[in-house]
Amino acid sequence: MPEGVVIGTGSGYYRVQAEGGEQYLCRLPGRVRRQRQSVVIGDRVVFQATSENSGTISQRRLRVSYLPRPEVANADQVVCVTAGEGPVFDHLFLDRLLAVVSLAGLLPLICCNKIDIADRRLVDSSLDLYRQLGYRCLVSSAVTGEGLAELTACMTGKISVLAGQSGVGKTSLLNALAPGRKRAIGELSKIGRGRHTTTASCLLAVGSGWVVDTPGFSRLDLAGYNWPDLAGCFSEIQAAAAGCRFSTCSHSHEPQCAVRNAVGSRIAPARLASFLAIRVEWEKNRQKRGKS
Ligand SMILES: Nc1nc2c(ncn2[C@@H]2O[C@H](COP(=O)(O)OP(=O)(O)OP(=O)(O)O)[C@@H](O)[C@H]2O)c(=O)[nH]1
Ligand SMILES: [Mg+2]
Ligand SMILES: [Zn+2]
Repeated sequence: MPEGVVIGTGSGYYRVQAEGGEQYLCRLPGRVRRQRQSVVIGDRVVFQATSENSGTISQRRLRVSYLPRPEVANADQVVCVTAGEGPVFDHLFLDRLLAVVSLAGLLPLICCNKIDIADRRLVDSSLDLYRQLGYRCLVSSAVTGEGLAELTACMTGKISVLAGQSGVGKTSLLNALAPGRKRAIGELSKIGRGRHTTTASCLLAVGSGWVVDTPGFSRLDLAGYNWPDLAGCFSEIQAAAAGCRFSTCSHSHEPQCAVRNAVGSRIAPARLASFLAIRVEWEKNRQKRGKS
């Protein structure tokens, strides 16, 4: 029986692209669903063709990775898209995204878009911080095409998810990378925020890779994560914390805090600010869950 990749889903149907490139609109029989085999985009499935362009899924292959929100199977990497301008580079959003991506076991790649209208020096200093932490960083412009060849090269042979705040230009990048497959892009609202133009996920071919455009989410849910796991995503803070006077130091107010002492040298102020903000939010979530 033929095999393929699920490239789109909607109202009980699954669009499957077979290895030869042909597409089939497939149904998922109750028998397969009952085996708790939910099928999402990125899944590899075995199917039986019932006509030239329709079929029935008989089995889902084991997944290499699973991203719960947006739901994507077998993704290799998440391109964390930020903007250098309109909206301005948002460290807290990026740090939350990096944490969620690495806890899902996926490789993050940072791409700062809208370089054509941004202050390059500011973008460079924002990105240097992440380069020093070991992240791969690129700059791009969906308008001038700068950086797109490098971005395409990074996506070769992989399933990549484009994620990031609304309005940073994810869909514009995808349209520039895969011309001829125009998806709707949004006008920025007057306050410089995006409008969540993209509302559904699908898998699109870019070069010899696949890319998932996701609706820009303004909030990434941190409920369901353990604090030590989230804290572990701030490796430079964890490394410095060994030197704090108190082993329970929260790095917010205690005396002889090695983390606060390292701010400005080994730790960037923006990263400690993100760490503290994420902890406050995680605590709030926990208290809410405790009450319910
Ligand atoms: N100057 C400039 N504008 C850009 C660039 N990329 C996108 N834009 C503009 O930014 C606005 C938002 O772009 P979208 O591609 O819809 O953003 P998005 O990230 O897909 O937003 P959501 O779908 O809401 O998550 C549009 O007005 C684009 O024309 C860029 O590289 N340079
Ligand atoms: Mg979009
Ligand atoms: Zn401390």
